[in-house]
Amino acid sequence: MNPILTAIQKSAIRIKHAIDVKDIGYSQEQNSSGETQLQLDIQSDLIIEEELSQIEGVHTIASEEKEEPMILNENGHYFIAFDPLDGSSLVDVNLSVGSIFGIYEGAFTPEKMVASCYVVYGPRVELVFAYEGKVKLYLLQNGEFEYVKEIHLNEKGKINAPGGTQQCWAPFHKTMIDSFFARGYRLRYSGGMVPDLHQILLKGGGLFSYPGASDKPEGKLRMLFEVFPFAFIFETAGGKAVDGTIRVLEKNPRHVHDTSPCFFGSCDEINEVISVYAGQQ
Ligand code: P6P
Repeated sequence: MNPILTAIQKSAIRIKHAIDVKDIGYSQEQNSSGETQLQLDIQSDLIIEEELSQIEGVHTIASEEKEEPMILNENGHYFIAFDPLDGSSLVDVNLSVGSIFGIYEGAFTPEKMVASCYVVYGPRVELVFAYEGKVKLYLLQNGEFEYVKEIHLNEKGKINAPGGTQQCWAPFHKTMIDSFFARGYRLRYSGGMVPDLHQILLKGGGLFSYPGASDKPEGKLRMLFEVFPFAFIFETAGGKAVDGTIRVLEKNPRHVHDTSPCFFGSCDEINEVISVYAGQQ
């Protein structure tokens, strides 16, 4: 696993440099989710592909920026899915963005997930790695990622990050308002899931939501590239991750770019979401 962590760290340093110095204009391409790709998206994708290609143990990689998975080494063991630069359009309004990685053994299915990682590019560059029951925080200093501490979620938090649209919240808007908005939660939502979830993890807990909507019942966030990696991290840190009813890590995408409604948070908040959803049935 160390060569994979090292490759992710090398990718992060190169991507941070690209953010700092490169043109962030739009390319003429679209990704598999129909989003116009930023030159930075394409560049970040190529950087990660290059770094992971140098590891013998990697069998296949799948990127949010590519239509299909790519086999690197038939004798490899690890399958790695990544979102090279999530929320990249936030770079041109100077907000934090991130890279997300899900690491699997043998197949891109949640039961084969063995580790996950994200990098957040903000005022500082930080990396969080979940593996073997621990969630560890690293800080980039003088060109090296230094270990800082382990991350644990409290039973109950103070932050509410409600993503999505009016259509998402209409069915249970009032209940969620009474549950979370009225009970003194601090609203923290930047539109970048990596910094939004990083804040909840570092400040002891709370709730991040991106529900399904009447027009998009399966939500917006991609299972392999965004939902599963954060679900693995939140569960390892002592929290939960559901689609409103079941653990998201019990779901299997039919297609590599499938999405799922998702709620990540401390146990108390997620139990509240589950009861609100049950009440809607
Ligand atoms: P909305 C960024 O585009 C992203 O994929 C996530 O990082 C973020 O949580 C979500 O979409 C924001 O979506 O609909 O609130 O703009």
